[in-house]
Amino acid sequence: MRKLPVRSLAIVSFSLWLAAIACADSRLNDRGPGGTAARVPDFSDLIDAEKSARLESGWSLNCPDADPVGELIGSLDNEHDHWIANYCKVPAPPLPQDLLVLYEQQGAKLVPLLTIESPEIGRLSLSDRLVDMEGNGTKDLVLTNWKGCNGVSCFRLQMYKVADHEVSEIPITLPVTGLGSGTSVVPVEFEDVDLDGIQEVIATDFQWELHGFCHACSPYASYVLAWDGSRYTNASREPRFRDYFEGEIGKHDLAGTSTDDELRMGNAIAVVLLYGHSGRASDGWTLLAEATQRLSSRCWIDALPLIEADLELSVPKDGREPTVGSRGSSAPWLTCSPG
Ligand SMILES: [Ca+2]
Repeated sequence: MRKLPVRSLAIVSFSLWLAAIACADSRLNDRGPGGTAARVPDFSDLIDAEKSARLESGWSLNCPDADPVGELIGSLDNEHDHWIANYCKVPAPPLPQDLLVLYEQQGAKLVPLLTIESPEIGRLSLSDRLVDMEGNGTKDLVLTNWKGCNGVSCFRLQMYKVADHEVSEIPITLPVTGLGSGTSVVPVEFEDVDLDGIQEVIATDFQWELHGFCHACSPYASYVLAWDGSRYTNASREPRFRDYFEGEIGKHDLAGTSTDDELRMGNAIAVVLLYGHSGRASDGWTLLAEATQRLSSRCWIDALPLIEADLELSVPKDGREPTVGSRGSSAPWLTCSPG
């Protein structure tokens, strides 16, 4: 994040202070039917009352082993105050039960607009997650939902917006991977990749997770999903994201320094996927041919035709984008992995 100079911070602080006074003043000046001043309760008082009521039924904001941020306060429509509470209780240790509630202050009331309970959600992470995803000037609730397991698919980014007292999930259309059942892409994080002020969603293609590889050696590859005005959709082939993919490709060692064929093969697959996702299938296949010449294990060499057949489902050699998913081979080369 760009740092503001001290002078700007002072101006911002002063402006916020003035806004707070104006806000408090307007609330005190609200008048009831009889013309007397009807003081709208402070948002913080409403929150405290709600916390106490929930606590009586066992729901606490201090969840064990959870993200330390159990609540967020802000406005998601630039009109009303919103409070997001991540409650939990521990009915059956060790796994606590989660409850997420998004409240809106409407006059003297705190109205729940969204309630999500376990098992629809796992452990949540709310840290620093009121973000203007659509670039329309209002913030959205972005949370990471961890399903309590260990793998890429266990973490999922979920995004909600508020308009006219209603919450809706910000829509995402996930790309088809080719290999995989069609559900093997998960949105995992957000980043303004091309620095135009609108966030992109980074999604991970995890179709090769345990597909012939040990868990830690499984190859993964990203997609960049961009906001098109109504939804997040695959934009990985757009030239503005080319540098991002170059950076991702650069993370994989194809120079041949590895002596481990499993690692070499995993890196090569990830790179082919990244080239394929960014619309450069032929470059990916060229690199695969070079990288696999360095394989020394008979098992991996024999498995190569199967690997290539599975990889071609995701990265067709003619550059097409896959439109349907397939389970691919049954991966008898799993035995190549010592793990
Ligand atoms: Ca952007």
